[in-house]
Amino acid sequence: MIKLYGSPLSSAGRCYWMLEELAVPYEVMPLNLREKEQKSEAFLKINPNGKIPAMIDGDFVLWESMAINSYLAKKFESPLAPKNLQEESLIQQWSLWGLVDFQEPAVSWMIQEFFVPAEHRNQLVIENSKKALPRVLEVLNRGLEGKTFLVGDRFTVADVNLGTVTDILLGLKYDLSAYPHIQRWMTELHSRPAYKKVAQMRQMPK
Ligand SMILES: N[C@@H](CCC(=O)N[C@@H](CS)C(=O)NCC(=O)O)C(=O)O
Repeated sequence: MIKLYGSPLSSAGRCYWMLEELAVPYEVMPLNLREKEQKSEAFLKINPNGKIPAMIDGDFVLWESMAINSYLAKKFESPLAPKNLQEESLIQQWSLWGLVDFQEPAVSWMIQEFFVPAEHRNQLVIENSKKALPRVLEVLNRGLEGKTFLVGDRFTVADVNLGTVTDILLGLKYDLSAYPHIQRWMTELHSRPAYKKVAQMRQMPK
């Protein structure tokens, strides 16, 4: 059975979403971040990067949430997986861009807003994110113009990976009204039963 380290409230959330889309059994492995167990010798043997998520499938170990999602979709021969080299490359394109260009400013702002006490908050970080996000959102909005989903005219790994980045902005109450294609796409993603199930999990006390 697939073993997953990390809470649905973390970057592991997108792997929960993928696992629920695939409807395969999985086991959530206990790991206490408050106790810094992600930096323990035992966990560093699983993920030398000392972060969640990490996934174990038999004797195969994988970390980085978007890589885990690609693996899972292919392993379980899901329609979410790429059907050919072009689709695979487009999923990678969106996922790599999402992680580097989009998630970075979104997460930097979120960390300041929710994890740094007000008196220590770095307003410059928040301002830099606010400056960077409109260009990034314009890219995603254009990418979705005339399309229901990002790649291959169907729901794929790219939508899970990018949808979870866009959700960070919802937490920040970011005004997305200037990006109608993103808004329509998000409504589509949020209507999925697997998404709703993970949203429920995220509300549960840890
Ligand atoms: N790019 C990584 C990000 C992993 C990451 O930053 N995980 C955070 C939780 S969202 C973490 O493990 N933080 C604890 C730490 O850095 O010690 C991925 O998508 O898997």
